[in-house]
Amino acid sequence: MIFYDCSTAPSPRRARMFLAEKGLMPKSLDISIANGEQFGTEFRSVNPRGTLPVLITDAGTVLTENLGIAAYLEAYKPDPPLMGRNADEKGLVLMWNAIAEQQGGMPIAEALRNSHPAFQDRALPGPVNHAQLPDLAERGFTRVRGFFDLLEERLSQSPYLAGERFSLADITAFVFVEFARVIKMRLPEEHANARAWHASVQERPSASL
Ligand SMILES: N[C@@H](CCC(=O)N[C@@H](CS)C(=O)NCC(=O)O)C(=O)O
Repeated sequence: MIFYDCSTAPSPRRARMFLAEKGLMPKSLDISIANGEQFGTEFRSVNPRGTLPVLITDAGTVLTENLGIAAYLEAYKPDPPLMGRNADEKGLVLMWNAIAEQQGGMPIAEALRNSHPAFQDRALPGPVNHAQLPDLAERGFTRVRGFFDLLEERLSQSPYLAGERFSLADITAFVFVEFARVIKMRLPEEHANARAWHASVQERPSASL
């Protein structure tokens, strides 16, 4: 396996945490998005869409999406299970993972990429340039507040997002909560349940990578 990583970006961090939770340490190459290395000839020959993370499997398959990488790793090394042990758990993990991506990751990216000067004309990742839309940034900030509320509500009923066990969904939500600092947003003080969950995930060795 070869893992193409970027130490500063949230999506590769999700895959990095998943690998660490599985106890896997493939050969890893850091691609600097800040320096534009994702558009270099070498990396574009690996992923023409120029996004990270990428995992090259033992069979040589190129996986460029977190969900594909997680599904591969779960099948490759089922223990510890991170995507559910039975039909209901599997459904809940993918459901909460999608909620964390759509209600957390997407608005944070919209707020950051449509407001920060470093992302001028880079409002979306990938090889095509897109202009920033300030209204989308505003909507993003509002939706991130809603994401924090949603986490608090769920985690007041359940120790982890998908239920009793730590899963892929917690990795996704945790990484996006942490990344929200780039738009100066943090879990509010009064969100005691979400903050306790965040603190417990932060203690996992995989969170320090
Ligand atoms: N849906 C992809 C998202 C991949 C993605 O957007 N990665 C960002 C880093 S967080 C990227 O490669 N950005 C490159 C750029 O901005 O040019 C996944 O979950 O793996």
